[in-house]
Amino acid sequence: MKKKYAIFATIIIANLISICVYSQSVIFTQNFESVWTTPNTLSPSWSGTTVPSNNQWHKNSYTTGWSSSGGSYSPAGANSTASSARFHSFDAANNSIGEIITPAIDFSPYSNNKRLVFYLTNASGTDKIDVYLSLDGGASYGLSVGTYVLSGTGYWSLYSVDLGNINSSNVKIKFTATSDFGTSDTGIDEIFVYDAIPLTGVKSIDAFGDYTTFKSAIEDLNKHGVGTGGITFNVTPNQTFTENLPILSVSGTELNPVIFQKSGSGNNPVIKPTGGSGTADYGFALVGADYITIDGIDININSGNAVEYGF
Ligand SMILES: [Ca+2]
Ligand SMILES: [Ca+2]
Repeated sequence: MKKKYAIFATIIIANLISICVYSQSVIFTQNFESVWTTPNTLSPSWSGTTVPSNNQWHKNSYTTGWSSSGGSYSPAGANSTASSARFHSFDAANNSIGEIITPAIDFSPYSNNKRLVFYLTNASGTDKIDVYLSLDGGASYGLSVGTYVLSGTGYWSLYSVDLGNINSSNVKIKFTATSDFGTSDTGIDEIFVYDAIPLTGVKSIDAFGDYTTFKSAIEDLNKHGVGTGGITFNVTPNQTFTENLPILSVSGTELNPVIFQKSGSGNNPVIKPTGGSGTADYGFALVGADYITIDGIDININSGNAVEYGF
């Protein structure tokens, strides 16, 4: 009998896990981990600025062709990976730009809103990254769909951009860096384009819930976006979540809000970040995210003094 119970329990757990996986298709991805130097040597090939040479994006470890190998750049890749695409603002003239452009991507087989998710780093200064979209293979680009000025040592931040429900078979995405001629280079990594089924309804954040951590809930929200009627995350009271959270960079709307709330009676759930070497570590951070409600959830540093901001 014991064995039977064990199998039964396994099936229940498997079912719970399958409920937690909101299916979505990856349309395009690039993690910059392969052997490459300049964008045209990626596979499939990327393109972008080639002159002046200081304005050409490179693999982070390939500094040949730039005036110097100066400029701080660490960690070398997002999510503890070894490599990324780097823009050399240490030597690129102030306010000059450098473009790096994806190969053509076919959006036509996918029916949902498309969502670009990527990581960005910039240890200091005011380097800027803009994201542009072309529906005609790079012949023309629209207005910037996202502008990012990040500054903080020691980390990569995840960003999520709704590209809309476009169905072109010849899409290119262009990242344009604007140099601050400062002491640190800027870079991008872990690029994903999803056919994103937005999150809706009510999900739980709980040791046995839809999401067992705030981190996994926010990562999923950043990948999927918010759908009709919004999304509510109910958090069970009396729980402690010892974790550093990614930035929430998905926006709700008035009709489709994002809500994180304590559900039921008891002590407020507590998020306990430890922080790191960054100068802007936080408990819960929003970038470009409106119509977000956080109700009955506390932040309390886990240990040390490396967390500079609560909410
Ligand atoms: Ca990488
Ligand atoms: Ca910089």
